[in-house]
Amino acid sequence: MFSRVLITGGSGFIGSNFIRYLLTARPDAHLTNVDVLSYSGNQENLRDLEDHPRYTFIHADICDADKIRPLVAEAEAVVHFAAESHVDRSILDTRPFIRTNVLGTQTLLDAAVATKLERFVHISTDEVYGSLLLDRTDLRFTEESAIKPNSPYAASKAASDMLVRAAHHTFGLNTCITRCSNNFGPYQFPEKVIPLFVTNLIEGKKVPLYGDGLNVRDWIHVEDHCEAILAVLDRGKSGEVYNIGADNEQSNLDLTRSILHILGKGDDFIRHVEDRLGHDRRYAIDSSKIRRELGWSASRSAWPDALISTVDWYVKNPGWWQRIRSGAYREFHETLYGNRPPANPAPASA
Ligand code: NAD
Ligand code: TDX
Repeated sequence: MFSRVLITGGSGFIGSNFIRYLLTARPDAHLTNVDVLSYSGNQENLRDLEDHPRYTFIHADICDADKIRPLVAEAEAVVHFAAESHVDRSILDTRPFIRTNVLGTQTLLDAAVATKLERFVHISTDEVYGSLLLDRTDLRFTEESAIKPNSPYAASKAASDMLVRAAHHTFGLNTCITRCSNNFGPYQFPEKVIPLFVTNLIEGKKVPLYGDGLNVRDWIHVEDHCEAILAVLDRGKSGEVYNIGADNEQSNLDLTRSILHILGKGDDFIRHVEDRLGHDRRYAIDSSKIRRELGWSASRSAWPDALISTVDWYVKNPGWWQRIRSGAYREFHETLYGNRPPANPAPASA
C-alpha cells in the first residue's frame, strides 16, 4: 500500500473522482494533486477538500521539469491522469495534445526514473486500440490487440503508453498502464457527450448527434474506474497493461434516446449534424485480465440506473455546469490562484 501518492490532473473529471475515492478508501493516504488548471481543470470539483489534512494542491504544469521533480521525489507512487482529453479538440489543434500527453508524460517519467519512484500508474484509454467493426460483436479489445490509434488524441495517448513501456524496459521503472473505456458520472466537463446532451436538454436546447448515431461506446461509471485504478496501484504487476470496462456497449442513438427519456423529451430534440472526422465506429473492452488477476469487477455501471443517477447529478447541480458554460469558473481560478506566488514544492505527505 502506498501512503504518499502524487496525482496528476486531479482537478479534472476522473482525477477529482479518484482523489475523493482514495481519501475515503485509504484513511492513511496523503495525496498531492498537481494540475495546471487547463480549461477542463476545475478547482470547484474539489472545493470541499481544500482544507483536508491529507490533501495538497500544487498549481503546476507537468511539462515543467523543475517543478515536477521535487514533487515526484516526495511521492511513493504517481497516478498520472493529466492530459488533453477531448477528441474533437485534437482534430482542431494537435499541439496541446503532443505537449501535455507526450512531453508531459516523459517529463514525469524522467523524474520518476531519476528519483527511483516505487510505482508509476499511467491512465491511458481504449482509444489507443483504434476502432472495431459494428457487425463483429464477437470482437473486443484485449491487452494484446494492436495499437492502432485513429485520432490525434488517441495517437498522443498511444505515444505516451510507448514512453511508459520504454521507461519500464530500459530503466526498470515499476509501471502499470490502464486502458479504460468511456467514463460517465459527476463532474465530467460538459463538452463530452453525456454532460453536453444532459445540460443542453435541461436548458431546452437540442442535442447534436454526429453522423448516423450508430457509433458504439462502452460505458463505465467513473467510480468503477477509480476502484479499478486503486486495484492496479495496489496489486498490478510491474510492466503490465490492464484493460478496464463494464461490458456496457451502447450506440450513441440509444444513449441519446435514454437521456431524452430520463428528461421527458422526444426525438424532436435530436439535431443530426455532420460526422466527426475519422470517427471511430465501435469500442468494446475485454476486461477479463483485471477481473481474473486483480479480483476487480464493475459494480456501479449497470444501465439504466447508473445513467439515471448521473443525469440526476447534473439536474441537481446546475450551478456547477452553468459556471463552466458561462466561463465564470475561470474567475474562481483567478481569484484563488491568479496572484499567488509560485508553489513551494510541498512534500506529498504535507
Ligand atoms: P479532463 O480533461 O477532465 O481532465 C484533465 C486534467 O488534466 C485537467 O484537470 C487539466 O487541468 C489537467 N491538465 C491538462 N494539461 C495539464 C498539464 N500540462 N499539466 C498539469 N495538468 C494538466 O480529463 P478526464 O476525462 O478526467 O481524463 C483523465 C485521464 O483519463 C486522461 O489521461 C484520459 O486520457 C484518460 N481517460 C479518460 C476517459 C474518459 O472517458 N473521460 C476514458 C479513458 C481514459
Ligand atoms: O456533440 C457530440 N455528439 C456526438 O454524437 C459529442 C461531443 C460526441 N458525440 C459522439 C462521439 C462519440 O462517438 O458521442 C461519442 C462520445 O463522444 P465523447 O464524449 O467526445 O467521447 P469519445 O470521443 O468516445 O472519447 C472519450 O472516451 C475515451 C473521452 O473523451 C476520452 O478522453 C477517452 O479516452
